[in-house]
Amino acid sequence: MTTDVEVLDVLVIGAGFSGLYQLDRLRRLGYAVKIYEAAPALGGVWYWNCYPGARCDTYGPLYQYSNPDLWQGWDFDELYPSWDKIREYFHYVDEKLGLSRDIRYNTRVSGASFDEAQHRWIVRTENGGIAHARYLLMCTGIGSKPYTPPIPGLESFAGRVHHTAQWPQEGVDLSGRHVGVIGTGATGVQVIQELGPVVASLTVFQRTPNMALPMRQQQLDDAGKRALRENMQERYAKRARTFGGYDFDFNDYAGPTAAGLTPERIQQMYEEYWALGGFVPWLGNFAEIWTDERLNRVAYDFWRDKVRQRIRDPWMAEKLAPTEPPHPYGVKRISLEQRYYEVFNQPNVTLVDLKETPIERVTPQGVLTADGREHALDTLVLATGFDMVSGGLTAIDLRGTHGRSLREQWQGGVNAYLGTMTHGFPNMLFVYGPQAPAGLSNGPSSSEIHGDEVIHLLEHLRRTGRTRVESTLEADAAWRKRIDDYAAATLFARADSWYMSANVPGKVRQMINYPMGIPDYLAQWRAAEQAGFAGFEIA
Ligand code: NA7
Repeated sequence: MTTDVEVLDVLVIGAGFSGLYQLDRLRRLGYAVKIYEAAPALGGVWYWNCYPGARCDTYGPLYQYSNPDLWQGWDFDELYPSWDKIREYFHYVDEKLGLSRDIRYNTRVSGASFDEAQHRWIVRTENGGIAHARYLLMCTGIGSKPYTPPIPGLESFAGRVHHTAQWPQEGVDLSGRHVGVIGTGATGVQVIQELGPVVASLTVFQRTPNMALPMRQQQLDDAGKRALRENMQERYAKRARTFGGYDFDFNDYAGPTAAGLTPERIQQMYEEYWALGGFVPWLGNFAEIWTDERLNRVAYDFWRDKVRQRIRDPWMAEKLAPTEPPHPYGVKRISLEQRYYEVFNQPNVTLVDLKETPIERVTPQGVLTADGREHALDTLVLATGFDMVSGGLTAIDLRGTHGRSLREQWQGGVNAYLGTMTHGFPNMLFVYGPQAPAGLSNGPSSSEIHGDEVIHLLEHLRRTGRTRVESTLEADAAWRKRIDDYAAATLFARADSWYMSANVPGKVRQMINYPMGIPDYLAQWRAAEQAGFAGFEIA
């Protein structure tokens, strides 16, 4: 039996925001392009993340594509949309653009190797398919490889265990059950505030408190939806001029610097930000909160005091919003919450501080902690996150020109010039991936902004009749150094965060996103381009 080989100009891996954007744009430009997607439907993380309370931390108008043919015909019904509405949005986009005809679903790429003679990638899928593609675009997202910590005894648990990123598609009815949640990251916060009111008992196993901010969710009526569409084109254009690809920036609210402002004035500003909610008290703060420890502490204390007002029990308040910050404010992913802190006032909710009483092991009946207490449970929810940013890439057996896998290449840490290519892997480009603004930016914005740069490079190759591009070793190393130096000079290095690749034991500790913001990132692309795409070897 022979296997049909699919021959393409571009193979995109992943049908989330970044992959779909590539498919639409490249197809219009006349490339033979397909997406291979492991899931049975489009949406990327929004296909997999269907746990109770899963929701986006960016408001709807900015959490979609900027193409007017799309946004003019779409409204979310809440300011911060839930996973099922985002799924509906993807189906709407699919219908409008006819994307699915060029997506192979249920097709997980298992490996690929570069054919130097032909300048193309030979790609294998788990179901036995083979594709030949000149360019391989890795649109695997930042959260495609769930992380389960090696907790002793986990397999012995007699109840059900669900990782939030592998939640059963048909849903799970947890009403009346005794549920434990491990993890209080962005996912943990959402699942905890959703489950607290419906389960019989909820035990939250917290290692590090989340400095969650008020979401200020709104249900939108027609007038509300109309209002959100005002100035959309301008707001989309502004994304490339702001740190995180939003329609607001550090200095918009706070002014360029805190220097010269009285403590009273700063408190007054912080009150205003708090009333606005969302990411404004974080990414609308003074940019100095990432470098100035004293100012960072002012921001932390403000947050702490606000949160504590909502928690009745003083012990609980100290655990959730400690007197002394567990790490500087805002250098670990901040989450948005709606009723998170109130959940801890409920009599059916218990908080376990894993710093004080670590998990010894999971037993058939529950979780045994170091104080000898067995927390009885019938369901365990793992909100323990992902092998963030690079994990989805190194999980694939990608072989470059030295025969080495990407996993081996990045054993000592990630090196990806312009967050887009790594030496030894010609014609393989990351979009919304490692050492790009990705994890420090709004996903749809980065998918377009970074995505446009990648397309620009492909167009340059096509125009000049070249068929091979590879980043140089020197460019990779310089890019990494630029990022590492910045992280070391800021407060980022002071938290064990996934930004610093510190959430998965054994990973090299390094800043894995481009932390200097989108405008600076684009300036690096422009500088490279003006120097004839410096840092790339083009053949
Ligand atoms: P995160 O943000 O990585 O959170 C994972 C949580 O799980 C976090 O609270 C961890 O505590 C906790 N964790 C991880 N390992 C353990 C062990 N071994 N024991 C106890 N607790 C543990 O993942 P999310 O899914 O919430 O969010 C990921 C991103 O997706 C998010 O930032 C958005 O950008 C979308 P820790 O803080 O490390 O002490």
